[in-house]
Amino acid sequence: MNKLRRPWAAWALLCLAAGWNPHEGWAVTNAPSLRERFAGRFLVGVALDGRLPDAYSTAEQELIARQFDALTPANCMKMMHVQRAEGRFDFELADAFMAFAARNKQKVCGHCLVWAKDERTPAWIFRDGDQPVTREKLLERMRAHIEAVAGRYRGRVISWDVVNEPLDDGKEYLRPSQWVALTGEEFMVQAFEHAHRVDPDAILVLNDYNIEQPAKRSKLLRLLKTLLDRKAPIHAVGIQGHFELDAIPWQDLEDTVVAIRNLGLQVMITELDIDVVLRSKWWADNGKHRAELAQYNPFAKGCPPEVLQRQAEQYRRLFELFCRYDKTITRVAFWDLHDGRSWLNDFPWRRANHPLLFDREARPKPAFEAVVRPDP
Ligand code: 9MR
Repeated sequence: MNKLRRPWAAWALLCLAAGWNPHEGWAVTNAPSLRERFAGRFLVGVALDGRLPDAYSTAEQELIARQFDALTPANCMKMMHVQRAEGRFDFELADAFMAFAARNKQKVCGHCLVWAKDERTPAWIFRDGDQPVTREKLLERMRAHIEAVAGRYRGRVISWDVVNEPLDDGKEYLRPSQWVALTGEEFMVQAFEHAHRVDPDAILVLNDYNIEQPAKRSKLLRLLKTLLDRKAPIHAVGIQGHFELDAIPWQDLEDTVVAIRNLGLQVMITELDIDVVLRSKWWADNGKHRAELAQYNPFAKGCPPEVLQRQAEQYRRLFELFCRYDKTITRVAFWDLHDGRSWLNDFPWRRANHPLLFDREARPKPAFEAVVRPDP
């Protein structure tokens, strides 16, 4: 037998022995695992939402335990959830999340300490009685928040998304917000300093989307240079990785990974998915197509096999790129467990989406097969 073919033959035999069925694919419990597939290269993660463990069925919990190294709380550690009113902390869901990960011996990636977006920040932080908050008070409240949250989970999370989504999508450099209006870049410098002081072993991440695109990438590099010049303890950049089918910017993504590496920082792919019901049109043409898109739900009854195949090929190519940069990329995490749980079923309009490696029954899709298959 040709030498090159041998691993494939062995793989095929292993698949059959392990219970792969050509009509139904893998049963959840005996599928190969992503965490084993990429062991020694990068951690494979997933974001989970709701109260753990109750929010997930037994089968889903088995899938989580088997496939992933690291868990990200999709919502329960956000400021909006843990500190809805000043000084009134609610850690119930976040503690349950930590306990679930500990039982599974999985790592936790904290998300997020400061979301640089006004709508995603509790309004109280910007007010002082009937006055707008001062710069000093805002920074003081931010410090207290970081000390409380990062302090509570010190030594138990491997990383923190310290600043989330600070870059503007339009003409500005930084996203306009009260954080920026009152402090400029200062809140970010201080947020990293506080997080590092409170949890010195945590990898500190700046997390944003579309930063592989050249316009936003140059803003990212400007911000990173500023933070590094000011000795902010930043260790990694989170490229969220919310991609759209047939529109993955391959070269730009690679260039961005290299640019971040050249600054001496790690890369984490923090929120990976591939949308198959393209959403970029939603913002195009100044909203001209908004109403008609709101009705657009082409895959409500299921995703056509040819679309799933294209998605599989694009996922395969992404992981091939991630492996080529495995000295720089330390984690690749999916945003949500399976298609039925994806945020893309609701954003930016309600529709049935199919963006992940597992389908609505938590069964592996062609994309899973393509990603988990060993190198030829
Ligand atoms: O998936 C999250 C969704 O359940 C929340 O309603 C939303 C607002 O808090 O945030 C979603 O997660 C976002 C993440 O925190 C930051 N990057 C984009 C993610 C998807 O919107």
